[in-house]
Amino acid sequence: MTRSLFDEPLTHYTAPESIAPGAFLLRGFALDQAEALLQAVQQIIAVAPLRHLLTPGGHVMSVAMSNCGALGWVSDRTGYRYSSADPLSGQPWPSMPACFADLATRAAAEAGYEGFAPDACLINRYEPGARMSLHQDRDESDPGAPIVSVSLGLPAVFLFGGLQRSDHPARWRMVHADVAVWGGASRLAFHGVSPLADGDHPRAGRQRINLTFRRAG
Ligand code: MD3
Ligand code: FE
Repeated sequence: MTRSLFDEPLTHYTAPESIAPGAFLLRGFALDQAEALLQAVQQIIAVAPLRHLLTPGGHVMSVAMSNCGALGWVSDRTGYRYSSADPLSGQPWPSMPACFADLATRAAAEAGYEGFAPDACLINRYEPGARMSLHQDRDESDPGAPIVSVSLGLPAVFLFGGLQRSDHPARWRMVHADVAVWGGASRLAFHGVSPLADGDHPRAGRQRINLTFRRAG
């Protein structure tokens, strides 16, 4: 049975739900790890602070970002790229905690992508009103590897379109501890996030944290 936009969060994970060819939702998959993930995020952003990046077009992104792992995604007036150093400090990004990599590898395997070994984790922090406009993730070198996304804190609406920007996107509500895996025919689909509605999450407060795990290098 399909869960509606108004359903309450799950209390336990059941099974992957296919949402498009190669794309799966794993509702509640991160429930047992959510607290450890949020604590690890705190430690990472104490070293590599969340910051609002500039797009190549000169707009300040409403989502604040940081990274952990060997590579981190960055943007500035010169373009988008993966970098082994945090441009704010010149130092390598904080290493990826074992609990992050384990979760991503297990989620990918659950969706049929065995052997996913992420080398980059982008941390996105949405405050009320923050959004991500429709885009493709095409800065990664291995298009055969999926992307694993973990939602924490306030709910958000994912926009999931097709291979053309003009394809009308489907809307999927993601809540705390939901995980999505995007690979195969969906890997280059246009996607985004609707402006975050205000709210107060019992653990995360007035924000949503999204972790996206990638094989970037
Ligand atoms: C669908 N982040 O960081 S994750 C991004 O919730 C990004 O912060 C959003 O898009 C967020 O690039 C969405 C979900 C996601 C990630 C990758 C995808 C959906 C995807 C790749 C292909 C299709
Ligand atoms: Fe994306």
